[in-house]
Order: sequence, then structure tokens, then C-alpha cells
Amino acid sequence: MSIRRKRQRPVTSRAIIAFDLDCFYASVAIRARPHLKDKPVVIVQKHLCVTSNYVARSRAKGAVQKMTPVSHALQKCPELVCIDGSDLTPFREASLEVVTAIRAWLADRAREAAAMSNTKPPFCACQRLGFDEVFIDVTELALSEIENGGAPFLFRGHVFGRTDDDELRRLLMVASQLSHQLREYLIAKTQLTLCAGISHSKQLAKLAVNMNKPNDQTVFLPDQSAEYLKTLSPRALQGFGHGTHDKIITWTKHNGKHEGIETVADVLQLFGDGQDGIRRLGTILGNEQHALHILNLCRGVDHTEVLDSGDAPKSISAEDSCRSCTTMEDVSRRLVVQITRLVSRLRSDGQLFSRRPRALSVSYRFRGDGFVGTSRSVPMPTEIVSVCCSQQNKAIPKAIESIKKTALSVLKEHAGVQEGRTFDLTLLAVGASNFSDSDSFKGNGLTTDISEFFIGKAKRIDSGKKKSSGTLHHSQTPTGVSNHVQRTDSKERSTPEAEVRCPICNSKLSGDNLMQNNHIDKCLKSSCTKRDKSAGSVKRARKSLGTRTLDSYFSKRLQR
Ligand code: DCP
Ligand code: MG
Ligand code: MG
Repeated sequence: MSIRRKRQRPVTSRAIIAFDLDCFYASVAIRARPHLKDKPVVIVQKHLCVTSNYVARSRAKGAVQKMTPVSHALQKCPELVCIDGSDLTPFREASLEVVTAIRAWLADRAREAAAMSNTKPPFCACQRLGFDEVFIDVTELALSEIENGGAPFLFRGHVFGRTDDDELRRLLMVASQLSHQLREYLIAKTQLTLCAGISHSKQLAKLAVNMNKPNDQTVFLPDQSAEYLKTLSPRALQGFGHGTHDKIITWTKHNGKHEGIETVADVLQLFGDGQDGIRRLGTILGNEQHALHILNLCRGVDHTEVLDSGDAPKSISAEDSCRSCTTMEDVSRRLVVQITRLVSRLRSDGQLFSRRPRALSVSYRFRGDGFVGTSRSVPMPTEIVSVCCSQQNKAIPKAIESIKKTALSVLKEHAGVQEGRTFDLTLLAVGASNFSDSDSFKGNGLTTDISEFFIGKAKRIDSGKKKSSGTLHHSQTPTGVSNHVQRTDSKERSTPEAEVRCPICNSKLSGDNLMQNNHIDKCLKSSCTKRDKSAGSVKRARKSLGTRTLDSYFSKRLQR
């Protein structure tokens, strides 16, 4: 699946909207429990508050920050309602629901604009980042609304900064109107509120999202953005992660510099001296391109495009960040739990998108590695094909076993994790990526009703064209290593191992139930009669995707 790119105008005259849903997990949980609407609510994973609604934020006066231990939060605000958020299914589904609604609205609006001007519908690239963030490049749509003469030249929402560029100002005015209307539509359709940031780059749009929360929007006019950025912490810049921060700090300590990097201005002070600075930072980060990108971000220069990669996530992963994992027995147990979760998700993904992964990534982190882990990518065992494409239940234990074997050999070969060795792992993750369409296996008689439905649809659109395959997320080479754990497209954070679901009956299981009671085998033998909730959720997702979106999804895939 390739990524669609479009750049027709200079990057300084684009209109980009960044959306971020308000207290996302809490809003989704409260939507399902309307009686909690005015109560302070926190969502809990592994005894930590991962988010809270705005009632809780104002009542507990800062005591329920993300990642606060629940016990602390309860001390400060005893009336808190704690909801277990370890099952990510509702959040994943709500995220898909939102992005599908956004695409449908944009498509309708583009069609209307095209009908008025008698031209091709303008294209709006729409990129989902994590569960609750979406970037949209509305440049073409805004321009076409300006040309059609229907757009009012007025800002909607808050305005930050200034610009002397009249053309950009008009473009962002119209973009702010579009953003406002789209937010109103989303709130009515999904009952979830969201914030928006509007600017000429992804970086400034993203910064603007957080300026007026919740349920509001801000336009960031860029003329003095560089001055503003200097006062921020570099961690506020997307792309300046833990890894980059730690490497620079280590370098400063090693070189007897005691300045620290509290602000973006500090980073520019250290590396802002032209080519020399880029080279120096490039050596520290191990990549000059990355160094240049970071320094550009520090100066408010961000040319990155909004990449429209379709609705399907580029990678799917399951991870377990643990306090300590020191024995092979524990490694094996944790791997089976994570692989079961991965297989479960791949099964639903196969139903929805009719595809299967070709790469398996195994990520690990040892105690003392800080936030940085290592990720190794190897070919996905072929047993996964029957799970994703033909949805055969009896293939699941075989696939789990085979992935486990591969993961163990990766850990042994590349990390020295094996019997008789001393190790202490604090993270174990498995991921799937480099997806290809499942109809490459059609000749094997492996397709099912649902995949045939999708394939049939694709064929009806264009039976002659050959489909592209594979994602851009991981290297196409059979093996590859990266020195940090990549965040997946769905950016799922770790959840307790207690929350694994049986890929066959979809019931919640504890890790022990899965391992000691051998639930999957039993479930297979007794051909479990529990309702298959995952089939239900796929049905719901298909319903919310709608026929038109499916058509455009496949026609887009065929155009690539
Ligand atoms: N999340 C998580 N672990 C974290 C931070 C967040 O699991 N350390 C989850 C819970 C959030 C969701 O990701 O609901 C989105 O993260 P945001 O940072 O956007 O936070 P919220 O949407 O909850 O709140 P806000 O209104 O500030 O955007
Ligand atoms: Mg959010
Ligand atoms: Mg967010």
C-alpha cells in the first residue's frame, strides 16, 4: 500500500488542520455510560491514570495528570470514578469511526466544490496519527472554495501570531471555517468533542491544537513562530523524542557542557551555527538528515507533508512493558500472551482490509537502556496467512507457535536472550507490518466470504490493474534492525497482559488462563459457542465505513 503524496503549491502557502480528540479514552468510555457525564472520570491502565475527563481535571486541580498513580489521584479527589481502560477495542473502534466520518465529510465537500466549478474534486490528504490525532491538508479544498466565491474571509476560533502574507491569511481563514464546520459535524455524528489547530505546517498546526482546550480551535499565523518556539521545551516538537533528548544530554555531559537543553533556544545555542552544527548533531544522532530536520523544527521550518495512507494502519503491534523479565520461562509466557493479542488483531484486520503482514518485528529493551529499545524485523511465518486470509480457527495455535519460535530465535540470535544467560528485559513487543493484499493467495483457495467481498469489489472497480503491495513502514528487505522501537501507526501503549482476548471466542482471558488452562486449544476442541464479538465489531466497522468509502478506498488502492 503506497502513500499518496501531493504537492502543488509552495509549502509556505498550505492550509493544514490538526485534530486531537478531547480526553479521548475518557470521552469514549463516558459515551457508553452517559450517567457519568458530569462526574470526574479517570481511565486506568496498570494502576496509572492514562487520561481523565475535564471534570476530573478541574476538580482534582492538576492531581490527575496522565500517568499519575491512581492511588495519588484518589487521595486528591476521592469521588473519582475509575474505569479500566486496558481493553483498547472500544478506543480503536471509535478512532476508526472518527476518521471514517472525517473522510466522508471531506469527500462530500470536495464533490460539492467540484460540482460548482465543474472541475475534478479537490484532494484532501488525511493522515491519522495514533488513536486520536488526524492531520488534514485542506489547501486544495480551501482554494477551490475561494475560487467558487462562497467562503467568508473571517477567522473562526482563536488566532495566535500574525502574518503579512495576505494570501496565506485568506487561506487560513477559509481553513478555519472548514475546520469549524467539520468539528460541528463530528460532534453531532460521534458525540465526541475535539480541538483543532490550523496553520501552514504540520508542526505549527499541532502546536496550535493544544492552545485552547477542550472543544475549541486556534489558527497559528506563522510570521513570528521562530521566536515563540524558542521558549518551548524541545520535547514539545514532534520528532524530538526521548531518544534524541537522551543522546544530546549524554553528549553534553560527556563534553563538559552544563547548559542542559531546557528550551528550543538551548538546542539552537548548541547546534545552531550552520553546517558545523548540523554535522555535530548528525554525529550525535547518527543521522545528518534527522539532525537537519530537528534543527529546522527548532526554527519553525517544517516541510513535511500530510501523507494519506488510507484507513488501514501501517503496522499492528502488541507490547508488554514489564518491571523485570529475567527467565526464559517468563519470556516465553509473555511472548505467547503478546502474540495471541497480535494474532487476534491481525484476524480482525484481515477481515476488514483483506490483507496479511509479511514482516514480523520483535522489539526488546534491557534494564538500563532508558526509553530506547531495539527492534528487529524478520519475515512473518507463513502460518499467519491462514489466520488473516481464510480466518481458519484451527490455524491459530500453529501460527502462535510458529511466531513464538521465530521471536525466540530473534531474541537468542540478536539479543543473547537464552537459557543459561543473565538478562533483565523491561520491554517485549511483537509487531506485524509490510502488509500485502490477501488475494495474492486466492489461487490457494484461501479466501473467505468477506475477503471475497472486498476482492470482488476491487475487481469491479478495475479488473485490469495490478495492485501494489507492502507498506512503507518497514524496510522491504527480509531482515532489518533499528536501534529504537518504532511507534506503530496505531500507537498503542502497553496494556496489562491480563487483557488478552481469545482470537477464537474473543472472551477476555488472563495470561494464566491462556497459558496454564490452554484456553485456545480447549476453545478449538469444544468449538466455543460464545458469541464472536470480533465478528460483530468488524460488521459495525464495515457498516460505519459505508459503501462509498469502501469504493473510494479500493479505487485509491488501485490507482497506486
Ligand atoms: N494515552 C495513553 N498513555 C499516555 C498518554 C495518553 O494511553 N501516556 C492515551 C489516553 C488518551 C489518548 O492516548 O486518551 C490520547 O492521548 P492525548 O495525549 O491526546 O490525551 P487525551 O486525548 O486523553 O487528552 P487531551 O484532551 O489533552 O488531548
Ligand atoms: Mg487528545
Ligand atoms: Mg492526542
